[in-house]
Amino acid sequence: MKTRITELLGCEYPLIQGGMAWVAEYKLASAVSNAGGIGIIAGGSAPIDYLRDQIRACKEATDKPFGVNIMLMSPNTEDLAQLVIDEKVAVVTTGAGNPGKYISAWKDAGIKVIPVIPSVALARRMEKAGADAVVAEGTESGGHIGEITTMCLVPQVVDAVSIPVIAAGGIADGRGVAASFMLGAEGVQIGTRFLASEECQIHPTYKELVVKAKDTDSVVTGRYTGHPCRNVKTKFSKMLANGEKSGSLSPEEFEEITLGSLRKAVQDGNLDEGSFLCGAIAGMVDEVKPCKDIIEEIMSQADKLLCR
Ligand code: TUI
Repeated sequence: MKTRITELLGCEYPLIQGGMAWVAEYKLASAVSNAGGIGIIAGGSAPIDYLRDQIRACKEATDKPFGVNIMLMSPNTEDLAQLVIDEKVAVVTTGAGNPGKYISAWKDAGIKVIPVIPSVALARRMEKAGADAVVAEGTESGGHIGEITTMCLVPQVVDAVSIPVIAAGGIADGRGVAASFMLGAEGVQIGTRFLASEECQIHPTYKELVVKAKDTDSVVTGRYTGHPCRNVKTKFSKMLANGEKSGSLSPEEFEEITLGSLRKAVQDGNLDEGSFLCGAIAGMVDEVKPCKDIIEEIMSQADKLLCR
């Protein structure tokens, strides 16, 4: 399956792994790259030394291209933006903001730049700023999300820009990949499916929540803070959703309670205080497998459907 994305990134499959904050470390990223996709290490709000070590460990674990996600709400974005240049990372994806001011420096360093965007307007701005491609991320995605569904967003972004578009949000099998291609995408970004991979280093409780989730088990919290996030329904996320709806929790209290909650989910499996981010497609994910099996299954199913 050759597209402008496989050509641009030099990978076998047009599939990139979501840059899931706190989740996506080098073992996951290198496994995805070794299986023919593009693995992504999450910068999140990590200390610079941690991310440097992660990048170097990934280079040891794969000779294939991989990337780093820069989360633009991170307080140390400037340092992380320079680190990917110093470490000669092949690909940068960005999230949770407009990466415009970093793009020319990344391009000058030979980095392929792929911003994640939730709207047509931002896709257009990214193309003008020199991005190589965009990830059009629908509201079905896990974590910090926009408002528009993948089905509506992808074709509108495809019509609006000339650079290749990667679809994200609600894709976890070959049907999702084939559908994305029908919408005009030339690649997919997949996050939630990789939460239930053997190489993903999250707490076993997190994997179990994803595997056991059914179609109605994700909930969006925090719309009133300006940073809506999709999570697995747990006692904690339901309490947040209720507090938001009833007004019993102010936006400031919400921010305070959720500070550090991603780490509590990923590292401790803490059901009382952790935010277990996941996409709306978690209901379809029901088995933990190696990344290689996940990718080969998805791509061969997509291939069959697209050849039909
Ligand atoms: O970034 C993500 N997903 C994330 S980031 C994250 S860590 C976090 N934790 C708490 C609050 C917020 C973030 C967890 N999940 N996906 C990509 C994405 N980017 N979704 C939405 C956007 C986005 C939103 C606004 C991109 C650009 C944007 O631009 C606004 C502007 O400045 O024009």
